[in-house]
Amino acid sequence: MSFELPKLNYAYDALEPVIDARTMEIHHTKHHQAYVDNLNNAIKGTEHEGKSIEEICKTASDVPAIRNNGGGHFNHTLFWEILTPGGSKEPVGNVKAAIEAYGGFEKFKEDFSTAAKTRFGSGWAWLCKKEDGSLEVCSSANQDNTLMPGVGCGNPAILGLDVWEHAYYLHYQNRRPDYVSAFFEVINWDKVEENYNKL
Ligand code: MN3
Repeated sequence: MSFELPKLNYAYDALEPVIDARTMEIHHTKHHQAYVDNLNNAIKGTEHEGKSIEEICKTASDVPAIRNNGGGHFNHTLFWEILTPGGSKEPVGNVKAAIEAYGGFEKFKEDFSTAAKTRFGSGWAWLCKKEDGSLEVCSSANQDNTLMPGVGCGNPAILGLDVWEHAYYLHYQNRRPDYVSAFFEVINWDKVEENYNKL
């Protein structure tokens, strides 16, 4: 059984003007597809074949091809799901309460934006759920994620933002801060709530 590129729940142009259609199409059909294909090749015939993507991130991050492509597949799958056209503008349910306990929505936004903007080079910003239900913001390099030992805060992510240039360069060029602030317009907080409640 191989990994497959997940279908998106919206059209490539649905997130405009925050994320343009061309970027979405290339990101999904080229970048994410390549991670899926390379991951399938990397695990073929190994003990990791047949494991879940979470299990692969947790246990196989010492193999570069599996770390990079497994992370790439997990991270992008999460990313597509927490995006939605004209997203609910504010957190809901248990995540809303957890963000209030964190210090409020504005503080979360500021910390998350700082993590995304200051991640040097390629990587991701994350909102993660700790064992006690509280939240933590962190970031990671390349296609690493917090399931991998020693990465970021080490807690599972419920929200993530891709800050690789391939995620924003066509529309924003070098203006990563503009991309980061626009991202808050298309967050699917219902899905973030679902992710929070699953853990
Ligand atoms: Mn990407």
